[in-house]
Amino acid sequence: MNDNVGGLYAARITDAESVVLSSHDISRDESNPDVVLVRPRDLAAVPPGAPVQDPLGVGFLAAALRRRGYNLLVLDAHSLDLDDAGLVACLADLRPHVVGLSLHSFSDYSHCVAISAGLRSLPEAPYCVWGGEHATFHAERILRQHPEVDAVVVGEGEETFCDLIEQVLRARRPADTVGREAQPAGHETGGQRSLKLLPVADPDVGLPPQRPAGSILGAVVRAPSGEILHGGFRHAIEDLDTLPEPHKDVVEAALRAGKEVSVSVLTGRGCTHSCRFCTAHDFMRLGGGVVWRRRSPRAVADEVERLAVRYLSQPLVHPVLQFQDVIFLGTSRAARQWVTDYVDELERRNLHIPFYCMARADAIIANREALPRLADIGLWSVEVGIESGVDRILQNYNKLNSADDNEYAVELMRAHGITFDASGFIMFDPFMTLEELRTNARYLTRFGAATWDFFVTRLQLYPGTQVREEMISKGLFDGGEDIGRTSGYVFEDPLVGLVAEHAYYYDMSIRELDLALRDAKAAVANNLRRGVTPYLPLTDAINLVHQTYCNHLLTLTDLAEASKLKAEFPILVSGFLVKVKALTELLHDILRVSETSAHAA
Ligand code: B12
Ligand code: SF4
Repeated sequence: MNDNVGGLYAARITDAESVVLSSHDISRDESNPDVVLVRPRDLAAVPPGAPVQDPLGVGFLAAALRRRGYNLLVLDAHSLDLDDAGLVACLADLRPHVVGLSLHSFSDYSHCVAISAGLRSLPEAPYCVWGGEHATFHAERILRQHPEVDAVVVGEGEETFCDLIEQVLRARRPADTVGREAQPAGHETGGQRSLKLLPVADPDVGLPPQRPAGSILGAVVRAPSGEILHGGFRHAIEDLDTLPEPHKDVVEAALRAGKEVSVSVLTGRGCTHSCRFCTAHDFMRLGGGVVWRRRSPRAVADEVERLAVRYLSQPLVHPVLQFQDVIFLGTSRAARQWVTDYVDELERRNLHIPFYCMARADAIIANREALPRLADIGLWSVEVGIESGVDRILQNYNKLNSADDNEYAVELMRAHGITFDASGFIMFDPFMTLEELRTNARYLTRFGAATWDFFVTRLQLYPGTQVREEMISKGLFDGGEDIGRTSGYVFEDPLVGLVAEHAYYYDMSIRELDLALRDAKAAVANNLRRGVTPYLPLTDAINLVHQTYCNHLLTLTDLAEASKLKAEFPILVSGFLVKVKALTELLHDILRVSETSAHAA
């Protein structure tokens, strides 16, 4: 047994209370766990120095599997500073029967491949399962292209993964009882179970090890014959309150490793809308079910209270709780009532905990009367799905919000001292004109909310989305079979494509300016929250940075139109970088002065 693994992963959890009891000894069972869940890490998506993020999918799965009585460990590449080979080495020591890999997004794909291939070369190769949003929409392709993968769980994973493990363990360990201490939850006992397509495999019929007999509802599996079997889609879990709260193995592991970490919560699943670049509407209800399900306000408040007590005062824990629902606010009467009930719960408990959430502009507007109370219980920042400053493009995305709606929502938040983030902004759309690109750059600048990456973001063609299908059918994207590719398409207007090609992070000094910009904005937001007028030179400097970013993009656009971009690009970029360095120094100086004067005051 590798000491590193033993020390860091011996965590046992009592399900009922969802309390993590850490121990530095690995029990006999844990040294050969039934299942290990792996969260890989991609250094481009999660760069060095970034805090560890609390993956709720992994947490929900860990809780569901433990409730069924399986021994389980979570290996988080980030908390442990393990690369793909390091993860495989740990898994070789742990010798689990099943390894589950979370393929959250395209950025993890190459890592999932490397880890799975490493596992396949071990003398006792574990059964290898992939799951997660990106895996779901490439499920059959993954099995076709990767013989090292045995199954892909599609959509919501709790029930399917438990069923799959049960089948695998029966085939691998016929003498054992499987899922010994299972405590069936409400959702495991009702109609859901009867939906299963095939009975659990009987070990006596001589199944080859590592292979389930047939298909599993909610999964795509490789049959012993090599055939790829799709078990059909599972109906969405109806009552989310029947699920155990997500376990916090990754948060605990990060804290043990002395790393900064943020803590996440989920109040619901699904989305009421169906934007054409997104899969949130379908992903958690592939086999049908309500478009947006929510836990009860009381259950969420209970979890928030527990998390606050356990984690939020710890110095390594980010003080703002992250609500990871793709929509936290809704427009319907029921959704607004949910917010009222939730705020009532927190007020009754006298809880004021800073939190971040995501919301659409129309929902922010519909909940405007609740904003003061939400701000009072801790609403700190909202990631608004702004996406574009051009109504034609928003319509093409089926966003059902206008550029004006987005501006109004931002105004409302500003008025209540709530910070906002527009990180979903799509500067470059494959069907836009040069004039629309200019509109986008100016629109984003007006918000004063962008770092350079907002100015260079392109539409990503995620699997399962309508825009991806449209691009393939129009012959503008040839990566349909490429599991890791979400960009590299042809722009309808080649001049827009040319500008996109010339807009990127030219130099690390831009990252430094972006970081200074973030600090400056945080200082302004803190002032506003305390009712203090922000230091004027600081707000002026922030505006100057945005204007510089915007002007650079507008100049690239003008030069492309005048067919001079290629010739003038080198000189333009060197001038831009000189400005970037000067602005970084300016921001640092002003920040120092503003902090000193704040202290003096
Ligand atoms: C929170 C979140 C994050 C967080 C936390 C990430 C994490 N590792 O959990 C942060 C901010 C770090 C993040 C980062 C990124 N994310 Co993100 N993220 C989300 C978000 C908003 C919610 C995810 C969530 O917590 N859902 C709730 C839980 C319960 O669901 P779940 O994670 O899907 O897990 C369930 C199932 O998928 C399944 N499952 C999951 N893993 C496994 C593993 C096994 C073995 C099995 C059997 C089942 C299984 O079972 C779980 C329980 O039901 C989604 C949006 C969405 N539509 O959900 C985007 C989303 C998944 N992210 C996305 C992207 C692109 C990224 C980034 C690449 C962004 C970037 N450019 O940097 C990075 C990648 C970093 C990384 N790999 O971690 C895209 C993925 C699109 C795609 N196909 O590639 C999404 C869909 C958003 C979007 N449309 O843009 N993200
Ligand atoms: S972009 Fe936002 S509103 Fe649109 S479907 Fe995705 S999560 Fe829902």
